[in-house]
This record gives sequence, structure tokens and C-alpha cells, in this order.
Amino acid sequence: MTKLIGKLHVITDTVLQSRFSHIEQAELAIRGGADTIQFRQKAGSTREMIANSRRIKRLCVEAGVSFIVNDRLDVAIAVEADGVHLGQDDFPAPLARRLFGKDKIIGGSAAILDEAIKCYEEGVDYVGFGPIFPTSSKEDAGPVSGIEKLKDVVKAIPVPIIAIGGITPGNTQDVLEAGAAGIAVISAVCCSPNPEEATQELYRALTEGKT
Ligand code: TZP
Ligand code: MG
Repeated sequence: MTKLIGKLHVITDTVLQSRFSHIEQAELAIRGGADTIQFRQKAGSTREMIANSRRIKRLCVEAGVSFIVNDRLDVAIAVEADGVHLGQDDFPAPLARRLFGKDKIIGGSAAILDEAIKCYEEGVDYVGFGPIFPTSSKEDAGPVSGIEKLKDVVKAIPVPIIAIGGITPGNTQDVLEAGAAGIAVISAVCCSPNPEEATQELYRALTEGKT
């Protein structure tokens, strides 16, 4: 089975904005050209997370888009998501692999090279590396890595590196030139007045070069 990791990961969020639900964001992002949706809900009940995940998964299946659950391996397993994205303090990737299966996508977060190497050694399918640029979307995001450190990670790790943190259409080409396999965004889509158009702009930046 091919693991479709995707190049344009749109991450849902209802903390930075309250105009769009997780499901509405997924719907708009898919329409705009996202090829991976990551459901990221940090608060609320597990039941609500499962219900949201089920609905987003259905949208993703219909559109042929990958569906990844942030943090919550249990939710990912419950809805048979395509993957799970795990931070440094989340469920250990090797154990997630055992429980979720070899055909599932396991992504890991890394903010520095050592963390990226650890992710790779633990068997992740891709590394989300960042914040590359300043962001206010994640409180504990730590210092920005910048493009040069992204290049170091790309050189050191033989799995796709997805750049995250402050990614916009205007800097997408720079991270691609640094060797990133794709981008993951929160605010560029969810905080836009028009999340569908915002996703289209990112898609264009990924496929057509600098905007
Ligand atoms: N991990 C590193 S930076 C970040 C996460 C989840 C936040 C990315 O959000 P934005 O709004 O795309 O900068
Ligand atoms: Mg996490």
C-alpha cells in the first residue's frame, strides 16, 4: 500500500479562530487543493474528537486526500485514519507503529536536527520540521530554525521533511528550494477570510513557484 504523505498539509484549528469548525476547514481546504488534512484538536472530549475525525475522514476518502490525526493515536485507530502525527512528548513512534500498523503514516515533529534524527531512527514516515519562520500558532514552538537548519535536516534525514511554522505562499518556494517535500500550515488557511482561496494560493506557490 502506498502511503500518500502529500505536499500541502492543512491543519485544522478552532483556537485561533471560531468562524469555521474542523469539518468546515477540512472541506474548504480540500476544495482549495490540500492533499493532506491533519485534524488537530487539543481540548474537548475524546468522543467529540472521534465524531469530528469520522466526518473529516469521510470527506478525505471521497476526495482521495490523506487524513492524519494529531497527537491522538487512539482516535486515529478508532476512525481508521491514514496516519497519526506525533510530537516529541506524544506516543512513542515505535509503539504507535506496532499498534497502528506498517501501512499507516506516522509523522513526527522536530524542532532541531537531533529531534529529526530521533524521529527517523524511531521509524517515522515523514518529519514535520519547524518552526521555520516566526509563528504565534503554537505557544511552545520554540525558536525559529530558519532555512539553513531546514537544509541540514533535509541532508541528514532520508524521509520527506514537511516544513511548518509561519509558512505562507510568499515563502513556500524558499522551503522547497531548501529541499522540503512539502508544507504544513495552520494560520495561513484557518485565519484567512477565505480558507479555500488561501489553500489555492499555497497550492499555486507549491506548483508554480514564487507568488
Ligand atoms: N509546530 C511547529 S510550528 C507549528 C506547529 C504545530 C504551528 C504552525 O502554525 P502556522 O500558523 O502555520 O505558523
Ligand atoms: Mg503533539
